[in-house]
Amino acid sequence: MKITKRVLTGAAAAAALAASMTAAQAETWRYAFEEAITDVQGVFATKFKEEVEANSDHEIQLFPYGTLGESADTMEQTQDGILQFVDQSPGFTGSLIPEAQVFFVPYLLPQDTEELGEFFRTSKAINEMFPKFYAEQGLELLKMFPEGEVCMTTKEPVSEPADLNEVKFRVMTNPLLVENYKAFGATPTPLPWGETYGGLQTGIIQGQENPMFWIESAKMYEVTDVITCVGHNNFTTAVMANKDFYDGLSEEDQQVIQDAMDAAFEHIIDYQKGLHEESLEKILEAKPSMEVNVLDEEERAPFVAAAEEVEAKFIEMTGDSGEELLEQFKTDLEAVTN
Ligand code: 6CS
Repeated sequence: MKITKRVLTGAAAAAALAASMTAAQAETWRYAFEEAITDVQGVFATKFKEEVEANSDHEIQLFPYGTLGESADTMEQTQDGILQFVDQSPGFTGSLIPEAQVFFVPYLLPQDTEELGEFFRTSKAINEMFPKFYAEQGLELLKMFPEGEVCMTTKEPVSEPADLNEVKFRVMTNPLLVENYKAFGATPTPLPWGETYGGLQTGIIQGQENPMFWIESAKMYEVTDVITCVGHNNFTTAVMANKDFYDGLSEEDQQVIQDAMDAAFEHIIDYQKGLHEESLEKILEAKPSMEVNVLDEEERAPFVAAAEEVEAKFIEMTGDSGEELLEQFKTDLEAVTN
């Protein structure tokens, strides 16, 4: 009788221990991003969450823009380990990781979604060189991906750099982006996202740049009257994890995260096909008077020429490591563009 009881007690204890271990291992991981759940970063994050939850016991809690503050706040929270994952664009990471500003040398990236997808998939600069810059800041770089061609929205038409003269132009808080818009002839004004709509509404600023889906979803057309596309950039973003958290995970969990990132990447490249055009249609439906200008090659020439100055500034800001990265970046691009 006594023996039976002891055996049962032992079995119950083992079961309880197993249950508690499972509970301890099945953690909830917090992931913040800079857009709404229905925007590109939100669609990426949702796919990542679905994949992690389907292939592990972990849960992902998503925090869209506005729930935890501005981009600078979510970066701090990730570095402090309060958040496990963050999506932050190099547009805001530029001061922390100067090399990430390479994305703001104009006319480097192609606009074709297929070519871009292949570039981000295969680039040595992105997949082998960037992670160490992020690691120095306590971050594990998990994935970089494009979000769409960047166009300007202004109050008045822009067909040449002179039209940007004295236009206070909102840019993300990134020193090279400031140089980019100086070279384009504007007066760049770095601001966090939260101050952009109000700044345009009150006239403190008169222009800003963003991909078409964001111009539509953030209703930039309500506070500006002209969209101008000069083909100078494609919005890039980056998802990273707190490095201590990531390094402390089992190999199995790290693999679940990597696989989920790969799946979310393929999903977001696919999702973006036609998104620019669909978003533009919605803008014109909401505001038929919106003027949309896509500058031709001749009109783009002075903007293209300005890129040289910005590239020189990038090298001045980042030295040898930046120069080496830029060279690799160009080599990787050549391999995927026609
Ligand atoms: O311009 C910005 O600040 C915002 N643009 C996009 C496309 N995503 C988030 C970012 O905060």
